[in-house]
Amino acid sequence: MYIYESDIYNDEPLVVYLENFVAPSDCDSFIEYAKPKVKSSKVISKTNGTTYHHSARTSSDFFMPNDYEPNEVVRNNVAEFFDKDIISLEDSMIIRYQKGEQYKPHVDYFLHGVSGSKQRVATAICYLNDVDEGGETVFPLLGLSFKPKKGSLIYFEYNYTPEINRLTTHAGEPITDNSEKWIMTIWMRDTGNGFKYDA
Ligand SMILES: O=C(O)CCC(=O)C(=O)O
Repeated sequence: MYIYESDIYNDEPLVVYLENFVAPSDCDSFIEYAKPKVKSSKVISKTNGTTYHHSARTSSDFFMPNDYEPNEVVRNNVAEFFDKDIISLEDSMIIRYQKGEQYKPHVDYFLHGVSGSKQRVATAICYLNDVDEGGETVFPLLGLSFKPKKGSLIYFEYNYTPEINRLTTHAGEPITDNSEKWIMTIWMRDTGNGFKYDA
């Protein structure tokens, strides 16, 4: 079994950073697979679950098939390491940011009711490449900032009180040079079925 080095950056809400979670060759494979397929990102309504384009999120994305082998490996490792039922993981979303693109501060859980099945309780973000300038994932209310590093992962939970959950407000900062930022995000539900957004 692979033993990961993990660092806890915050206890409540839990924010964890792990290096070398995704093999470098798998990071490259994810990017190559998704590159011709990404489409302009949408946001999901926190009130009724519909998806739509919004200036707060200017990336492009693509949902990876669950049976793609590197994806299976990452998903199984996330489930095992963070003690989740694999069925609670939403489909893995590959996200590409180009110069100036970003995801402004937001929370990942649903504020009024839930979309699909159950409430979201946790997020894992895998960095698939290094970024020279910009592109940090920041948690302004916790004073945390993570620079994208190929193969590393951040994980955070928001299954606390509303006041604590709000502290997981986070953002993907704009890329400020000509490089791209590629990540893979997996949101997790409290239990129940896997979940897929409409395209
Ligand atoms: O791009 C980032 O660093 C953050 C991505 C994000 O907020 C998300 O996928 O929910």
